[in-house]
Amino acid sequence: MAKHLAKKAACLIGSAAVALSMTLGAFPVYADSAASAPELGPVTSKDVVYQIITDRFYDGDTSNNVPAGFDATLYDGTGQDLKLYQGGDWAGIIEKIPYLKGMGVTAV
Ligand SMILES: [Ca+2]
Repeated sequence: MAKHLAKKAACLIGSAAVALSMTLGAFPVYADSAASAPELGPVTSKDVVYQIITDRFYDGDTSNNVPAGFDATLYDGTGQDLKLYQGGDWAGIIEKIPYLKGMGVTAV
């Protein structure tokens, strides 16, 4: 049981670190083509920033939901048990960039 909790705590700390790094250093939302790509640079007061909790946003790659050695009971993926991982990942964020841009988001 203690090993189970330690593993879950380590995963939660990792997720929090990613969320914090994204909050402190938002990434610009890239355009679809180089011709229409905005100048990349630091986020300014004119940007519309969208904060994402990666695990909860969108599952773009189901192959990474239960990695080797990972306790499969910590994964839910249905959105029904929010104490468990839901499978959202960077692939899901990248896939949804057009959706974010459509909302006027300029930085993630
Ligand atoms: Ca995933």
